[in-house]
Amino acid sequence: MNYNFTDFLQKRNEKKISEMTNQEIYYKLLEYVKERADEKTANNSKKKIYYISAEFLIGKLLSNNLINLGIYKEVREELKAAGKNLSHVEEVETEPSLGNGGLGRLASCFIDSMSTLGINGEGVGLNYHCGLFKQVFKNNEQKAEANYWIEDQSWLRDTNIGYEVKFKNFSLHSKLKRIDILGYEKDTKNYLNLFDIESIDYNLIENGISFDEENVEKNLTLFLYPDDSTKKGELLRIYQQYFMVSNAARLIIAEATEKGSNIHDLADYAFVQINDTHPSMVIPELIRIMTEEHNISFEEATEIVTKMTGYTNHTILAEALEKWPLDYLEEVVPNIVEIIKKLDKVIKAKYSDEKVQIIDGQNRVHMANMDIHFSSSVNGVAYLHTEILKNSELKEFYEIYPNKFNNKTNGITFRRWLESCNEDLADYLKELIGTGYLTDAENLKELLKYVDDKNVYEKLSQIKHENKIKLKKYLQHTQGIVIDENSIIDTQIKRFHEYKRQQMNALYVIKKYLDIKNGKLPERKITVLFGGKAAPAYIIAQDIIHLILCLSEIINNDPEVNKYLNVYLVENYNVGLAEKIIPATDISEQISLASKEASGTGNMKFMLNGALTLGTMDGANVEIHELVGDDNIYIFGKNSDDIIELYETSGYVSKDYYTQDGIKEVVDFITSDELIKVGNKERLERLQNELINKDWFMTLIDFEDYYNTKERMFKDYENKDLWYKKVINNIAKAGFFSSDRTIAQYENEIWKTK
Ligand code: GL2
Repeated sequence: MNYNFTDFLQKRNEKKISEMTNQEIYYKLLEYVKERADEKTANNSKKKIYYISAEFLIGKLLSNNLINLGIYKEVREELKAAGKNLSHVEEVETEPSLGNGGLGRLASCFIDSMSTLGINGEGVGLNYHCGLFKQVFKNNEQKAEANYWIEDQSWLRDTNIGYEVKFKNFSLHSKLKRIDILGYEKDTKNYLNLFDIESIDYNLIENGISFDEENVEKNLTLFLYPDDSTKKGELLRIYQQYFMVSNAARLIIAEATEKGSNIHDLADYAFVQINDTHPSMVIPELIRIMTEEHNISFEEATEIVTKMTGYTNHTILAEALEKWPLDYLEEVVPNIVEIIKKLDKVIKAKYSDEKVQIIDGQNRVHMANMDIHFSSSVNGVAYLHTEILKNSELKEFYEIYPNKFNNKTNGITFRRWLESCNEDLADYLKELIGTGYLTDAENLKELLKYVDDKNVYEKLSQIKHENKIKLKKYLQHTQGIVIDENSIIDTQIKRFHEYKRQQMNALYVIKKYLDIKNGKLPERKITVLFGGKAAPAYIIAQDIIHLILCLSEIINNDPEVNKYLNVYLVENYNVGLAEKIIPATDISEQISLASKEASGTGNMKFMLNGALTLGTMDGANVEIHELVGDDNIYIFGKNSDDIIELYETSGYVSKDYYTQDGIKEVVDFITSDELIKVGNKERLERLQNELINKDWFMTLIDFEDYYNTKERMFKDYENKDLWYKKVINNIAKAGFFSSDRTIAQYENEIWKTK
């Protein structure tokens, strides 16, 4: 039934739009969208996909839901006619922070694409009440505060589904909350299933994000990923993970049984995609339930579970692969330990190689190893990443199971990352090439017709300029930051981690500052934007944030310099900020140390929104490079083979680079009087010392090449025809990175629900 928002309000005798506050409008729109979603039927097929993930970084949902319902413009016009502005209404929505970064955002893009492609596939995760912390800056340092996002009225729907989850010392009753996941202009929908405990106790939060970590019964879903640098933190994570997968297993079995499964044939009814190792315990948990409650032998249960699971690896950083001490698992979930030991025995009987064992000599459980042995598919998230897994990181496994390994290069949903965040560009593309790209992103290639069209260059540059003005207004209003819309905007937004090398960008800023002080002036003002959070227990990452905040204080306040250079680190970077920053950006910084970034997905969002990539041959940058060609991307630095070899031979000595001309003065500046005056000496000295004497992620090895390549970019930017020709090439080739393509590959090559 097609009734608009005004009809909806009239039917319920509500106030007129013009008489409502933005807040009232938001809550009414929420009800309206939910009612429209009720008209949709659930996707249906015998086999269903369960995408289990500890993170779903969903972002705000109002505008995306309106777009997917096909009523965004209609609603905006209704509001406009009543003197209201939809973008102001959107500001009312709180943003959930149920994820850290790329991995959680990917999961959200995937559930959008599953729904859009009409696949019967749902997300399963946890309903963290405070999610990830909210970042605030004080004294040029990051502080963490609790981010309460759940309001009385929200996108969450209550259900009467819940299960008993047994831990060693107590049981918890769960309750399932659901969020509708609407496909783009589809009559069907899916759900995001978020499990929660029955009552959470907010009083356990002490200040910021510290809380009583022992009172698990009352705080299990309070925060996402509590600090796991301590034993208590690690235990709490094990509680969370088991709670998530035990509920998922119950849900899977209940839904399959309802459709007629006798459990022996469960693999015909369900497939579980294990998103990184956080949900790995679903394997032993399913085996446990089958053997204990359904009278299925251990051998048969293992075979069924292997058939119905697939594991996605999202990282090559060894320290990020989870290895739980067996005695921690014993303390929380002894029943699972029995199954894990049995699985380990099966492997030990077959293979002597220490590297493929599930339980190692120090009694730690290698979650990824269990996944690889006992699932039917193992995939990396970009071409290079999968190659590195096969040829080095997981080589021993690849030799045993060559057919299990496959690549699924990540993607992003164009509904959020183009239609919703960059409406002007999206509308212009429609004018040029029609609407086909919305359902088949490869149609963006039609843009290549305009690759030499100066009118198109002009229009694209106008749209970029408008987006800069919009970002300026937004940052001014929300953070008191005033950017210059006539400057070139150079952006690095992502989690803070040494391998992502924000510190290299900060060194660039220092060099530019010193250049300017020495009279070497840039042709155009440069705005360097950073955004991102650092894990509270990750000291060096906090130090890098500190350095950038100190640099922005001195640079933005120096009248000699601030005409040419501005540096900002936006506070509390999140999905909403990304949606505003990306369309306004000219230069996309993707500068991780080659071989370390599994894929990256920000790189894809920037490309689609007409920014050019400054990047290393890492993650999906390699595929962007392949697609657009040398002329349309700025690649620098050592390649992954070189880096892997340097690690193997311990061949990198940072001091050798530090002493080189042009690098020493830049690194020395970190502890200069100017910086110490506005900063914390201990932090700055620690960071400098790290760079000179350790530099595990080889910042200095690529610095010179990075600096020179960036200079070349600034020069090219001044030639508008040259620059926008590259921009068109990038947008035209971005179709490959639609998450619809990625999900179609998961479906056709792994899941096979249809
Ligand atoms: C990550 C990778 O670091 C990142 O390169 C990748 O794009 C995403 C999604 O596959 O996964 N792995 C990870 O643990 N996080 C990521 O963002 N947090």
